[in-house]
Amino acid sequence: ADKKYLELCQYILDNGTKKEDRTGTGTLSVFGYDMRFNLQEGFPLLTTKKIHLKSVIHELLWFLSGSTNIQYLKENDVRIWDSWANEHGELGPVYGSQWRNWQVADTYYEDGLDCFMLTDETIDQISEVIKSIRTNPDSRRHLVSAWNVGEIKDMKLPPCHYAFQFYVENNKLSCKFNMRSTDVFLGLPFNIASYALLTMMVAQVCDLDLGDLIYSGGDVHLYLNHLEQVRLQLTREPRDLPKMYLNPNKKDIFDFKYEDFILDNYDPHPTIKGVVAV
Ligand code: THF
Repeated sequence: ADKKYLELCQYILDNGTKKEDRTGTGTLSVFGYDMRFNLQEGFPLLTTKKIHLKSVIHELLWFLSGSTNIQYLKENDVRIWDSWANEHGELGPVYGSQWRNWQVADTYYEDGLDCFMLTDETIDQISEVIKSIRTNPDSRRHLVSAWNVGEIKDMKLPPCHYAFQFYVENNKLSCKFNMRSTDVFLGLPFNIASYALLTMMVAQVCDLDLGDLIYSGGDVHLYLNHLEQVRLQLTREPRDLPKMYLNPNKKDIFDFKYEDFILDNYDPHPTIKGVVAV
Protein backbone atom coordinates (compact mmCIF):
# COMPACT_ATOMS: atom_id res chain seq x y z
CA ALA A 1 0.00 0.00 0.00
CA ASP A 2 2.77 2.43 0.88
CA LYS A 3 4.52 1.91 -2.46
CA LYS A 4 1.43 2.83 -4.49
CA TYR A 5 0.62 5.73 -2.20
CA LEU A 6 4.15 7.15 -2.40
CA GLU A 7 4.06 6.74 -6.19
CA LEU A 8 0.96 8.93 -6.22
CA CYS A 9 2.67 11.55 -4.03
CA GLN A 10 5.70 11.60 -6.36
CA TYR A 11 3.40 11.76 -9.39
CA ILE A 12 1.68 14.86 -8.00
CA LEU A 13 5.01 16.50 -7.10
CA ASP A 14 6.22 15.88 -10.67
CA ASN A 15 3.02 16.60 -12.61
CA GLY A 16 0.67 18.60 -10.39
CA THR A 17 -0.42 22.08 -11.36
CA LYS A 18 -0.72 24.81 -8.80
CA LYS A 19 -4.39 25.49 -8.18
CA GLU A 20 -6.20 27.76 -5.82
CA ASP A 21 -8.92 26.06 -3.78
CA ARG A 22 -11.97 26.82 -1.71
CA THR A 23 -9.96 26.88 1.53
CA GLY A 24 -7.43 29.45 0.26
CA THR A 25 -4.48 27.15 1.06
CA GLY A 26 -3.47 26.31 -2.50
CA THR A 27 -2.74 22.84 -3.87
CA LEU A 28 -0.69 20.88 -6.36
CA SER A 29 -3.38 19.02 -8.24
CA VAL A 30 -3.86 16.32 -10.88
CA PHE A 31 -7.17 15.16 -12.36
CA GLY A 32 -7.92 11.44 -12.40
CA TYR A 33 -5.89 8.75 -10.60
CA ASP A 34 -6.68 5.15 -9.64
CA MET A 35 -5.02 2.68 -7.25
CA ARG A 36 -5.76 -0.99 -6.56
CA PHE A 37 -4.98 -2.81 -3.31
CA ASN A 38 -5.28 -6.58 -2.92
CA LEU A 39 -6.90 -6.98 0.50
CA GLN A 40 -5.49 -10.53 0.81
CA GLU A 41 -1.98 -9.06 0.99
CA GLY A 42 -2.64 -7.34 4.32
CA PHE A 43 -4.54 -4.41 5.72
CA PRO A 44 -3.72 -1.28 3.67
CA LEU A 45 -2.73 0.99 6.53
CA LEU A 46 0.30 3.13 5.70
CA THR A 47 3.51 2.26 7.51
CA THR A 48 5.58 5.24 6.28
CA LYS A 49 3.81 7.37 8.88
CA LYS A 50 1.70 6.36 11.84
CA ILE A 51 -2.05 6.47 11.08
CA HIS A 52 -4.46 7.00 13.95
CA LEU A 53 -6.69 3.99 13.24
CA LYS A 54 -8.91 4.68 16.25
CA SER A 55 -10.31 7.76 14.48
CA VAL A 56 -10.90 5.75 11.30
CA ILE A 57 -12.84 2.99 13.10
CA HIS A 58 -15.00 5.36 15.10
CA GLU A 59 -15.72 7.49 12.04
CA LEU A 60 -16.84 4.41 10.08
CA LEU A 61 -19.06 3.12 12.92
CA TRP A 62 -20.52 6.62 13.13
CA PHE A 63 -21.31 6.70 9.38
CA LEU A 64 -22.92 3.25 9.68
CA SER A 65 -25.03 4.36 12.64
CA GLY A 66 -26.65 6.98 10.41
CA SER A 67 -25.62 9.87 12.62
CA THR A 68 -24.66 13.30 11.29
CA ASN A 69 -23.89 14.84 14.68
CA ILE A 70 -20.31 14.80 15.99
CA GLN A 71 -21.48 13.99 19.56
CA TYR A 72 -20.49 10.29 19.25
CA LEU A 73 -17.08 11.25 17.85
CA LYS A 74 -16.50 13.76 20.66
CA GLU A 75 -17.37 11.13 23.29
CA ASN A 76 -14.63 8.97 21.77
CA ASP A 77 -12.02 11.76 21.47
CA VAL A 78 -12.19 11.84 17.69
CA ARG A 79 -11.79 15.39 16.44
CA ILE A 80 -11.46 14.99 12.66
CA TRP A 81 -14.94 16.43 11.96
CA ASP A 82 -14.90 19.27 14.52
CA SER A 83 -13.93 21.98 12.02
CA TRP A 84 -17.07 21.53 9.92
CA ALA A 85 -19.84 21.08 12.52
CA ASN A 86 -22.12 23.90 13.63
CA GLU A 87 -22.55 24.94 17.29
CA HIS A 88 -24.93 22.00 17.88
CA GLY A 89 -22.44 19.51 16.45
CA GLU A 90 -24.54 19.09 13.29
CA LEU A 91 -23.14 18.57 9.81
CA GLY A 92 -26.39 18.45 7.83
CA PRO A 93 -27.44 15.44 5.73
CA VAL A 94 -23.90 14.08 5.14
CA TYR A 95 -22.66 10.47 4.83
CA GLY A 96 -24.55 8.77 7.68
CA SER A 97 -27.83 10.30 6.62
CA GLN A 98 -27.42 9.37 2.96
CA TRP A 99 -26.11 5.84 3.63
CA ARG A 100 -28.90 4.90 6.05
CA ASN A 101 -31.75 7.34 5.47
CA TRP A 102 -31.81 8.49 1.87
CA GLN A 103 -34.91 10.66 1.52
CA VAL A 104 -37.34 9.39 -1.07
CA ALA A 105 -39.09 11.69 -3.49
CA ASP A 106 -42.27 10.37 -5.05
CA THR A 107 -43.83 11.28 -8.33
CA TYR A 108 -47.53 11.72 -8.59
CA TYR A 109 -49.77 12.80 -11.37
CA GLU A 110 -51.95 15.86 -11.09
CA ASP A 111 -53.86 17.71 -13.78
CA GLY A 112 -51.76 15.98 -16.42
CA LEU A 113 -48.46 17.09 -14.85
CA ASP A 114 -45.75 15.05 -13.13
CA CYS A 115 -45.25 16.40 -9.62
CA PHE A 116 -42.66 15.50 -7.01
CA MET A 117 -43.06 15.46 -3.29
CA LEU A 118 -40.88 14.35 -0.43
CA THR A 119 -42.32 11.42 1.52
CA ASP A 120 -41.59 10.07 5.00
CA GLU A 121 -40.06 7.06 3.34
CA THR A 122 -36.29 6.66 3.50
CA ILE A 123 -33.95 4.07 2.00
CA ASP A 124 -31.33 2.26 4.05
CA GLN A 125 -28.74 1.91 1.31
CA ILE A 126 -26.38 -0.19 3.47
CA SER A 127 -29.02 -2.82 4.28
CA GLU A 128 -30.15 -2.80 0.64
CA VAL A 129 -26.67 -3.29 -0.78
CA ILE A 130 -25.96 -6.17 1.62
CA LYS A 131 -29.25 -7.79 0.67
CA SER A 132 -28.40 -7.39 -3.00
CA ILE A 133 -24.89 -8.89 -2.55
CA ARG A 134 -26.37 -11.88 -0.70
CA THR A 135 -29.24 -12.58 -3.08
CA ASN A 136 -27.84 -11.47 -6.44
CA PRO A 137 -24.04 -11.44 -6.21
CA ASP A 138 -23.50 -10.93 -9.96
CA SER A 139 -25.51 -7.72 -9.97
CA ARG A 140 -23.85 -4.62 -11.39
CA ARG A 141 -25.88 -2.37 -9.14
CA HIS A 142 -24.25 -2.93 -5.73
CA LEU A 143 -23.95 0.81 -5.36
CA VAL A 144 -24.25 3.29 -2.50
CA SER A 145 -24.38 7.01 -3.20
CA ALA A 146 -23.83 9.88 -0.82
CA TRP A 147 -24.25 12.46 -3.58
CA ASN A 148 -27.85 13.53 -3.01
CA VAL A 149 -28.08 16.41 -5.45
CA GLY A 150 -31.14 18.00 -3.88
CA GLU A 151 -29.64 18.05 -0.38
CA ILE A 152 -26.11 19.27 -1.11
CA LYS A 153 -27.08 22.83 -0.22
CA ASP A 154 -27.89 21.66 3.34
CA MET A 155 -24.58 19.82 3.88
CA LYS A 156 -21.72 21.48 5.75
CA LEU A 157 -19.39 19.75 3.31
CA PRO A 158 -20.57 17.92 0.18
CA PRO A 159 -19.26 14.32 0.25
CA CYS A 160 -15.65 13.83 -0.89
CA HIS A 161 -16.08 10.05 -1.23
CA TYR A 162 -19.42 10.32 -2.97
CA ALA A 163 -20.18 6.73 -4.03
CA PHE A 164 -18.94 3.17 -3.71
CA GLN A 165 -19.67 -0.07 -5.51
CA PHE A 166 -19.19 -3.72 -4.59
CA TYR A 167 -18.38 -6.54 -6.99
CA VAL A 168 -18.39 -10.31 -6.44
CA GLU A 169 -16.42 -12.92 -8.40
CA ASN A 170 -15.19 -16.36 -7.33
CA ASN A 171 -16.71 -15.79 -3.91
CA LYS A 172 -14.49 -12.72 -3.41
CA LEU A 173 -15.79 -9.26 -2.58
CA SER A 174 -14.17 -6.19 -4.13
CA CYS A 175 -15.02 -2.54 -3.55
CA LYS A 176 -14.39 0.59 -5.58
CA PHE A 177 -14.78 3.99 -3.97
CA ASN A 178 -14.95 7.27 -5.83
CA MET A 179 -13.70 10.61 -4.62
CA ARG A 180 -14.40 13.96 -6.27
CA SER A 181 -11.67 15.61 -4.17
CA THR A 182 -8.79 13.95 -2.31
CA ASP A 183 -6.51 15.47 0.33
CA VAL A 184 -3.68 13.03 -0.35
CA PHE A 185 -1.57 13.70 2.74
CA LEU A 186 -4.19 13.82 5.53
CA GLY A 187 -7.40 12.34 4.20
CA LEU A 188 -6.43 9.59 1.75
CA PRO A 189 -4.66 7.26 4.25
CA PHE A 190 -7.85 7.44 6.35
CA ASN A 191 -10.15 6.91 3.36
CA ILE A 192 -8.24 3.82 2.17
CA ALA A 193 -8.25 2.26 5.65
CA SER A 194 -11.93 3.10 6.12
CA TYR A 195 -13.11 1.47 2.87
CA ALA A 196 -10.83 -1.51 3.50
CA LEU A 197 -12.57 -1.98 6.86
CA LEU A 198 -16.02 -1.56 5.35
CA THR A 199 -15.20 -4.15 2.67
CA MET A 200 -13.98 -6.60 5.34
CA MET A 201 -17.17 -6.10 7.36
CA VAL A 202 -19.46 -6.57 4.37
CA ALA A 203 -17.46 -9.63 3.25
CA GLN A 204 -17.82 -11.20 6.69
CA VAL A 205 -21.57 -10.67 6.96
CA CYS A 206 -22.05 -11.94 3.39
CA ASP A 207 -19.73 -14.95 3.87
CA LEU A 208 -17.33 -13.86 1.15
CA ASP A 209 -13.55 -13.76 0.88
CA LEU A 210 -11.63 -10.58 0.22
CA GLY A 211 -10.85 -9.25 -3.24
CA ASP A 212 -9.49 -5.84 -4.23
CA LEU A 213 -10.05 -2.33 -2.97
CA ILE A 214 -9.97 0.23 -5.75
CA TYR A 215 -9.58 3.94 -5.21
CA SER A 216 -10.69 6.27 -7.99
CA GLY A 217 -9.91 9.96 -7.60
CA GLY A 218 -11.09 13.12 -9.41
CA ASP A 219 -9.25 16.23 -8.19
CA VAL A 220 -6.33 14.58 -6.41
CA HIS A 221 -4.14 17.08 -4.59
CA LEU A 222 -1.42 17.84 -2.11
CA TYR A 223 -2.00 21.01 -0.11
CA LEU A 224 0.99 23.35 -0.43
CA ASN A 225 1.47 23.34 3.36
CA HIS A 226 1.91 19.52 3.28
CA LEU A 227 4.72 19.33 0.71
CA GLU A 228 7.58 19.30 3.19
CA GLN A 229 5.88 16.49 5.15
CA VAL A 230 5.36 14.48 1.96
CA ARG A 231 9.01 14.88 0.95
CA LEU A 232 10.01 13.51 4.36
CA GLN A 233 7.59 10.59 4.01
CA LEU A 234 9.03 9.79 0.56
CA THR A 235 12.45 9.14 2.14
CA ARG A 236 11.03 6.39 4.37
CA GLU A 237 11.22 2.69 3.62
CA PRO A 238 7.82 0.89 3.61
CA ARG A 239 7.46 -1.90 6.17
CA ASP A 240 5.30 -5.05 6.20
CA LEU A 241 1.57 -4.34 6.23
CA PRO A 242 -0.31 -5.08 9.45
CA LYS A 243 -3.15 -7.61 9.74
CA MET A 244 -6.68 -6.69 10.73
CA TYR A 245 -8.93 -9.18 12.51
CA LEU A 246 -12.68 -8.70 12.90
CA ASN A 247 -14.67 -10.45 15.60
CA PRO A 248 -15.86 -13.49 13.60
CA ASN A 249 -19.10 -13.72 15.60
CA LYS A 250 -20.50 -10.52 14.12
CA LYS A 251 -22.92 -11.40 11.33
CA ASP A 252 -24.88 -8.13 11.24
CA ILE A 253 -23.05 -5.08 9.93
CA PHE A 254 -24.75 -2.83 12.50
CA ASP A 255 -23.56 -4.92 15.48
CA PHE A 256 -19.86 -4.08 15.18
CA LYS A 257 -18.30 -2.19 18.09
CA TYR A 258 -14.89 -0.58 18.42
CA GLU A 259 -13.63 -3.64 20.35
CA ASP A 260 -14.43 -5.94 17.40
CA PHE A 261 -11.42 -4.66 15.42
CA ILE A 262 -7.97 -5.99 16.25
CA LEU A 263 -4.95 -4.58 14.45
CA ASP A 264 -1.91 -6.81 14.64
CA ASN A 265 1.72 -6.35 13.69
CA TYR A 266 1.51 -2.59 12.97
CA ASP A 267 5.03 -1.16 13.18
CA PRO A 268 4.92 2.25 11.45
CA HIS A 269 7.41 5.08 11.15
CA PRO A 270 6.55 8.03 13.43
CA THR A 271 3.62 10.40 12.95
CA ILE A 272 4.06 13.36 10.59
CA LYS A 273 1.92 16.32 11.58
CA GLY A 274 0.02 18.45 9.11
CA VAL A 275 -2.62 21.16 9.37
CA VAL A 276 -6.03 20.35 7.87
CA ALA A 277 -7.50 22.83 5.40
CA VAL A 278 -11.06 23.82 6.30
N1 THF B 1 -11.09 18.21 4.44
C1 THF B 1 -9.75 18.22 4.18
N2 THF B 1 -9.14 19.36 3.89
N3 THF B 1 -9.03 17.08 4.21
C2 THF B 1 -9.63 15.89 4.49
O1 THF B 1 -8.93 14.87 4.52
C3 THF B 1 -11.01 15.84 4.74
N4 THF B 1 -11.70 14.65 5.00
C4 THF B 1 -12.83 14.73 5.88
C5 THF B 1 -13.59 15.91 5.54
N5 THF B 1 -13.01 17.01 5.06
C6 THF B 1 -11.71 17.03 4.73
C7 THF B 1 -12.34 14.75 7.31
N6 THF B 1 -11.32 13.78 7.54
C8 THF B 1 -7.72 14.47 9.54
C9 THF B 1 -7.99 13.23 8.97
C10 THF B 1 -9.18 13.03 8.29
C11 THF B 1 -10.12 14.05 8.18
C12 THF B 1 -9.85 15.28 8.73
C13 THF B 1 -8.66 15.49 9.42
C14 THF B 1 -6.47 14.72 10.33
O2 THF B 1 -6.24 15.81 10.80
N7 THF B 1 -5.61 13.72 10.55
C15 THF B 1 -4.41 13.86 11.36
C16 THF B 1 -4.71 13.61 12.82
C17 THF B 1 -5.54 12.39 13.04
C18 THF B 1 -6.09 12.22 14.47
O3 THF B 1 -5.62 12.89 15.40
O4 THF B 1 -6.95 11.36 14.65
C19 THF B 1 -3.35 12.91 10.83
O5 THF B 1 -2.18 13.14 11.11
O6 THF B 1 -3.70 11.94 10.16
C20 THF B 1 -11.41 13.43 4.27
O7 THF B 1 -12.43 12.56 4.04
